[in-house]
Amino acid sequence: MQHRTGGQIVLDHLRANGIDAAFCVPGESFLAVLDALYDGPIRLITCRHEAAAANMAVAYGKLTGRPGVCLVTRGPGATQASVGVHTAAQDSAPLLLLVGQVGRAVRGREAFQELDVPAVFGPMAKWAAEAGDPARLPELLARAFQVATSGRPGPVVLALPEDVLAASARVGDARPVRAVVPRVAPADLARLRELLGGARRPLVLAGGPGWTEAAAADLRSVAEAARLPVAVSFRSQDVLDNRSPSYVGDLGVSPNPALVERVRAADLLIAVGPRLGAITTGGYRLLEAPIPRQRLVHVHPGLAELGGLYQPDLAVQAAVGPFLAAWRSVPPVRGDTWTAWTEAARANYQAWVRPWPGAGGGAGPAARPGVDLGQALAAMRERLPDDAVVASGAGNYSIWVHRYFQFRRHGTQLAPKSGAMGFGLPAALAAKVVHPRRTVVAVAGDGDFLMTAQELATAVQHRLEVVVLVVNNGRYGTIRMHQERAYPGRVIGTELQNPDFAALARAYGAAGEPVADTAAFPAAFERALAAGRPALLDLRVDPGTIAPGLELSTLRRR
Ligand SMILES: Cc1ncc(C[n+]2csc(CCOP(=O)(O)OP(=O)(O)O)c2C)c(N)n1
Ligand SMILES: [Mg+2]
Repeated sequence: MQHRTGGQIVLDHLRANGIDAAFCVPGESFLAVLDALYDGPIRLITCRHEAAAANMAVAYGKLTGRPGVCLVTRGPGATQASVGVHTAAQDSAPLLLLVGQVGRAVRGREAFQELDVPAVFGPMAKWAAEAGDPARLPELLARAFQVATSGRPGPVVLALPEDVLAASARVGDARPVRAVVPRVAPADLARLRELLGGARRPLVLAGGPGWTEAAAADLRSVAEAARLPVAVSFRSQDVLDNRSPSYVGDLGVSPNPALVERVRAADLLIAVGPRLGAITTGGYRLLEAPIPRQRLVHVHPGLAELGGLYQPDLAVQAAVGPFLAAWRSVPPVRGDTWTAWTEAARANYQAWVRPWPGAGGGAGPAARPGVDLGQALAAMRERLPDDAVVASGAGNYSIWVHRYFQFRRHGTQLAPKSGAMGFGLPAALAAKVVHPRRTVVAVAGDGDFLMTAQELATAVQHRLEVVVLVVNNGRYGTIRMHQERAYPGRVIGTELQNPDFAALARAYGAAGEPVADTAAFPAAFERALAAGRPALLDLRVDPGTIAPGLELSTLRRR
């Protein structure tokens, strides 16, 4: 057994667990880890802000199922990265935030940039701890991976004192970690079939963590064989091909009212994987607590999610993968009873996603100035291959993305379930790291984009050729909408004076151009795809259209 530095032990552990990329802003507190990375083979993406680095790691975790690794320095770095920890928690994404810490000899003196990492991150992360001994790093890191990936995945934060990383130890590695994946019992499947046998208006609600290509294929097979309608939870639209006759839409922000009615009218809800959280349940109003009117089957890998608010008729602590594989292996329940119900739900969905002229500016009878976002996204969906990744952050613009871009393959939607702004561009860059040959598009609001615009430098430096669509309405539109509802006409804090986004992109070395109207979008999008470098399109949209089909003027008059 050789002597290795703490930094080397950390690197060897990451490598043994299949980590092939990490995201950082460097700090003098973890030079020994950086030095270990010098010899490869992990690809290190150096970023311009820790929030972006952490968001990239969240996206890496969501795409791969392995913890996204983010390296930051003590107080200033860790606090800037904290948004990624919160997003990973709400998104059930495996994340490992490694924080360089002050040396053990000065810990507790409020030394330069010292931060009590376990105290600060304890309530936000799934687990937060601090290393005290280089010889125990294998134990600590193995536990970190185990916690981040097992049951309901989530973020782990580890503080690594600089002297622990620089010191050497003679210690063996832990084994590569295998996540504990809870499975379904045969009796639960029998009960599920029994409940389905007695149902007339069943509805599957799919989402949450742990999806793979295989799980998505199993869902499709199970749903189509039994002609079950499948709705998806907030920002889990890629777990079932949206072209499937079973796909009936998402329960996100501004959901299809016809779908909401169907949830109310359903007599059996089968929630496969999602939390029954605030957005998915329309602020906890869509389902009655603690006993919903519908019979409820709730499948979730986290024990704490089951029966915590809604009491299910059948609670199954299982990950979606093994649950769906087991469901697929039993004979399908015949769907004759609810065929018409499923077809009607599908028709509701198809009507809902058809963009109409004037839904957001553009040509047509109700012509509005600027780019019609619905039409542009529909054009983008026709143009892109099925495996293209679309990333977004938070803002009303994302409602158009959810509604008018149809997701076809698992792992193609990257959007924070926490509703955090500043996620889209970093997530897109991580997607390009994980899938270098795929097309990756980030859609961002003008407010949203400027929270992480500096990462265009990261994109150019690391040759991550993503396309960024900035939806430019000159305002924090979402908040303006709420403001006009609550305090009509009293506009404060929501107007934005923007830079020239296309020129900004060019200053970073990316391509950039403004798009003034819907007709100009397809050709501009082609040029962005073919730019051979990161490219940005500044989509000028009508600020008066505050949400699909909702005019600000109408809102005020109400
Ligand atoms: C990090 C963060 N800060 C603040 C908010 C509150 N917030 C939600 S949407 C929004 C405005 C988004 O503006 P923009 O990106 O321009 O999108 P738009 O609503 O105009 O389409 C704000 C400030 C948030 N969700 N996340
Ligand atoms: Mg805006």
